[in-house]
Amino acid sequence: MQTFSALSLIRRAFGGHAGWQAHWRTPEPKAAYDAIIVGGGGHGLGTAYYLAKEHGLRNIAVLERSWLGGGNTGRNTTIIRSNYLFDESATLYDHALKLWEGLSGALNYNVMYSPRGVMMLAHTHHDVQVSKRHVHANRANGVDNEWLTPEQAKAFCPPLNISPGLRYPVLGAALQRRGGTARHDAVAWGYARAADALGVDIIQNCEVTGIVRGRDGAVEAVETTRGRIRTPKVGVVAAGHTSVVMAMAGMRLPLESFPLQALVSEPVKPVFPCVVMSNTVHAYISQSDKGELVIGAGTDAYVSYSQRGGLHIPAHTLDAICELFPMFRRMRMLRNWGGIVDTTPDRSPIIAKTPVPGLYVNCGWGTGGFKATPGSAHVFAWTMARDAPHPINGPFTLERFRDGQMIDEAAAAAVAH
Ligand code: FAD
Ligand code: PYC
Repeated sequence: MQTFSALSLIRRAFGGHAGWQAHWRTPEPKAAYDAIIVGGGGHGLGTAYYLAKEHGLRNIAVLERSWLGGGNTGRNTTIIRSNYLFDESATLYDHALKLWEGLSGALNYNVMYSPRGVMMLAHTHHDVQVSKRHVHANRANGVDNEWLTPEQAKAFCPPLNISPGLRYPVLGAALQRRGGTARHDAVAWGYARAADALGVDIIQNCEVTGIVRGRDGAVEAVETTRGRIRTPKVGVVAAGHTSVVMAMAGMRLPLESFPLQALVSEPVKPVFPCVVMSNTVHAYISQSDKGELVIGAGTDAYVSYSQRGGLHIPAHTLDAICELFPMFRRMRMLRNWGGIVDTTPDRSPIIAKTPVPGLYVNCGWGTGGFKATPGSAHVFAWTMARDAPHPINGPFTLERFRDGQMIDEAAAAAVAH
């Protein structure tokens, strides 16, 4: 049973932002639930919300080993877009983008979705060809994307240096105007509050340490740092650590875990109007509502579970940023950090049932799952509730790696890994 202070009840009633998480108390786990989600990031909390809201499952719990949103959800650079190449991905990511458009209203919580436009730069002849291919494929799928000349790119983003003398000159850009950013931790809190209001138990500091299977092989319970909890359904949404959790059920997945790093500058007044990404120079940048420049790079070149920032990546990335945006040369870095992402061979996610009855997995988002949060959670909840994939996540199976039905989004992932 949770307790709420008068202030938190007022905030709940009026949909207030500040302080909800400070007044909310983690409940004691029950002995049994109808379904358990492992991982209290945006995808896991969103899954619980849609299970309760759209499928009527209320006796469910989200188990988070640490604090809500403390994984990649609270560490990412918040870029949202749906300009992926293949039909399957465009459908999935645009499903998410449409949900982003109404998410603050649906959750009665301001997730600060800001469709300020995502511009992806092309610096080589090959980049131009790949980018134009994406523009055409997206438009054929009803997803907005347009090709800009260097002058048009500069008009859209005035700080951009389009001098032909650059080491990697800007030859053009693909612009998705509906793309943008949102406030990442608000997404976790918004889903958590809405799920909590529907009766979902959200349990922090509760690490899953084992998955118990019965004689028929089906899931029966999870072992946790707060004891054994019985359940016939487990959804694993533990980005970066999926392999570790799935091994508890005896399953190996085609995943590798890499650190991905980011940094923010000291805060300044609004100077940067959109999101700019460049895969070729391994850099991307936007400005948060607090005024910090939010900057990231490609993944580290080695597999690791280390959730720490390292200075080699910022140095390389900042060279590229300063060349593209010379006005930032004298800015100072405020802080840097790392998160662990898990990546499949084709850079597309797995959102699926598994061969273990009652065990479901949502993983493999690599560097790009934040943008997918509402869509991923929505279709994963459907999959868990009906024990069958939603038509949108039907192609994102585990079996595609055996059958060769890859959905190769290495270029659209846009972040080198
Ligand atoms: P998480 O938020 O990581 O949640 C998983 C949770 O599982 C964690 O809280 C973890 O503590 C918990 N967990 C793990 N093991 C256990 C266990 N045994 N028991 C209980 N709990 C467990 N994506 C974009 O679309 N746009 C971006 O701009 C972008 N930028 C990024 C920048 C960085 C630096 C990083 C690291 C990632 C970025 N991403 C981006 C990727 C994105 O952040 C992730 O794909 C997405 O947030 C994954 O969400 P999630 O809810 O699945 O994972
Ligand atoms: O997927 O757009 C993305 C992204 C940007 C930074 C990290 N991932």
